[in-house]
Amino acid sequence: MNKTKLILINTLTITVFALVPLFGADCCSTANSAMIAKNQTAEIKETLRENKKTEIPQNGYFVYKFASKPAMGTTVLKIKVFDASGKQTNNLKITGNYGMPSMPKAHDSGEVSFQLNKKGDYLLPVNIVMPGHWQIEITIKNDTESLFSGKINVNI
Ligand SMILES: [Cu+2]
Repeated sequence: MNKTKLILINTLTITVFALVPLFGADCCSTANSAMIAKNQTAEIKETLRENKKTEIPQNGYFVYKFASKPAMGTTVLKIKVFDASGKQTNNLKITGNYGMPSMPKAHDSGEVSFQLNKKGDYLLPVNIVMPGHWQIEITIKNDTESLFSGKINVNI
């Protein structure tokens, strides 16, 4: 075996090992390659369900709900965060980023911060400007790092 072949084999081995964590992390989620490419990370984009408790690693859980059934116009997305004991908290930061996956950049909101209301609920107005499939990515962070990332699908 000559030197060139050895280098090639080494390169392939490194590539395969580099890809293992990516596919490993992706195997049980519905995250698609376009989403990963767009964000240039392999983080799991869990698909969320309205009113269902979703765990925030080491921080309790949250639930989301729309203030009204999503339709053309503005719909408010509301998130309540709870600590592990079930007490509502608001010490984390939440951002949303929404648009139509089939029309990249056409209506992208960019990263927008949820705002707290007096009750300590996190609110994000979502502007739906045409019928079709919309997706809202949400990210929950503490002061130093991202704790959770997920997506909400909306069909209008
Ligand atoms: Cu559109």
